[in-house]
Amino acid sequence: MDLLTAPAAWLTVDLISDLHLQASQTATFSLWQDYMAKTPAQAVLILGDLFEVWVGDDAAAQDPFLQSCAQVLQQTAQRAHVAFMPGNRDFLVGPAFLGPCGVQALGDPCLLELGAQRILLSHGDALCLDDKPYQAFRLQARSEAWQHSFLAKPLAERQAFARSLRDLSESQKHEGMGFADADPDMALFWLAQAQSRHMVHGHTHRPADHRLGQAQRQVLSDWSMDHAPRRAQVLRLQRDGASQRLDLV
Ligand SMILES: [Mn+2]
Repeated sequence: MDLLTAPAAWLTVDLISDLHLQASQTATFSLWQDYMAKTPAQAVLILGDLFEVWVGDDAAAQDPFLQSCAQVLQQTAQRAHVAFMPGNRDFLVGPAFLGPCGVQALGDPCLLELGAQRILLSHGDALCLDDKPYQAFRLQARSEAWQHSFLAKPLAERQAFARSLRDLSESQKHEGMGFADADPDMALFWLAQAQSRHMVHGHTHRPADHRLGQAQRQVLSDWSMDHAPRRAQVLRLQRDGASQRLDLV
């Protein structure tokens, strides 16, 4: 499990996830750009699905919208620590993109030590065990062999594959299957392994604070400013243990 120990200078740490940035959703991008320029946090940790889709760092290099996103990351990273954990949409974001932006890559899960707090961070998709077809795909798609062969395919083929994945998840939504939720036993197992009583994840787009035995599980909001209901939240943690959900809408 990755360990991220906050230096003493980190008094405020922001957690965001599930912005699903894409060129057609200009209002979401603008709000994110503005937030990144103004946040007083010493660290911004992005817990996955920053991007709606990612078919390779080489494709991003030729995409004007993704280059604008890179510029936002790069500018923020000059004055704050910025870290990125992959989600189920953007798990192919790699060092060729993050490196020049000055963004740290985080594994999933990752334990954040912030003062006396031990906070377990995850995107959350690995906890949604009820979605068995997805878990089978995830196991395959996170292997080096799969990624190597996928990234070697022509761009058009990669884009077609990404579209088919998205159409599948949309059709599941329409069939009422929705998103599976985080499995409580698995969440407790992860917490025990990390000796933590506080988990934060995104992915389900169902922001809430849950009790989980002696522990708490906080779910981040997704961001959507281009369609109703509009939503965009930051979970702002303080070194002294205080925390706040900041609503940017
Ligand atoms: Mn997700």
